[in-house]
Amino acid sequence: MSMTKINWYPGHMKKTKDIIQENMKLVDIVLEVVDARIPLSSKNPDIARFAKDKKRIILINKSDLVEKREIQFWKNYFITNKMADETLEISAETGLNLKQLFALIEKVSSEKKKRMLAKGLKSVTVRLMVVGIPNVGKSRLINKIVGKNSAGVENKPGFTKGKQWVRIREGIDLLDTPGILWPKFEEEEVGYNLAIVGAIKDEILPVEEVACRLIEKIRNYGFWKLLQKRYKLLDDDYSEIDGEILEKIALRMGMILKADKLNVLQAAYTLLRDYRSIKFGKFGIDREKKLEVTGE
Ligand SMILES: Nc1nc2c(ncn2[C@@H]2O[C@H](COP(=O)(O)OP(=O)(O)OP(=O)(O)O)[C@@H](O)[C@H]2O)c(=O)[nH]1
Ligand SMILES: [Mg+2]
Repeated sequence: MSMTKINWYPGHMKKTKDIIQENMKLVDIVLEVVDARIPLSSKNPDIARFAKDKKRIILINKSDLVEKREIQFWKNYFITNKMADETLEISAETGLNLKQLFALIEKVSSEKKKRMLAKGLKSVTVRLMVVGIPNVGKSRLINKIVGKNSAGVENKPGFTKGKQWVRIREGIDLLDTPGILWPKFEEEEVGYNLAIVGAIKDEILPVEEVACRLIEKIRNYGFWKLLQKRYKLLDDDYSEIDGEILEKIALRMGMILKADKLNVLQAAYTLLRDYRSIKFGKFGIDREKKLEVTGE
């Protein structure tokens, strides 16, 4: 099936692009949020171009769902490949590292501040915007950083109607609406990765196929034992093809339809739900050649 047929933002693509580019002009720092389970698949392909003269911080969100060593790999990866000035693993859910985020913002903007103060300005305001593909946690993050720290919040009308700046700290303003970016369209694997983590609706791609892709990844990355334990699979099941393993999960978990037929669809939904709620392990599903994180 062709991934290009997936219509992510029917008709709004150009408009979205324009809005992001307009907003980008107003800020100093772009906070790009990615999903820790799919740091590459959840990265927008065009951000490098849009934000090329901006400071960029990649926030690896949902880091509560992935082991530290895997996240460390991606942090190095983004910096080595010059995809960001800084990276930080956060959790908009638990609040992990949000304090450190402010320290990073200070660090990244210190140059500009010095320059402006040297020019005779009394105070300098740093402007931020949050961007990312759908479902990576942009709104959660904005709520978290605006929420408590916004004592004395000053809502200033922005340049465009409806746009608001929120003062989140002395000298730091945040655009209150995030920029929603589109994911990479072309690669089939990206589509499946987005589906596995639940970043796109379960109905967009066939659920059983999505579950099979997850099984394939679990085996390739060495996490079979975790799967085996969770679903009472046998050692011999390992040699089955992915689709058969889904059937074995249905069998061992007693997911049976009428007339003794296995409920493979239920197995698929169960597997995906369990993965998303870290019921059998905390690992991501994007891989680069050098990332050798396995379950062994
Ligand atoms: N486990 C975990 N879940 C998170 C975290 N951040 C966000 N979520 C969940 O991810 C889902 C999406 O979060 P949102 O903040 O709505 O994501 P968004 O990027 O604003 O999504 P759009 O508005 O669709 O572009 C929600 O169910 C959140 O509860 C996190 O750090 N950890
Ligand atoms: Mg949102």
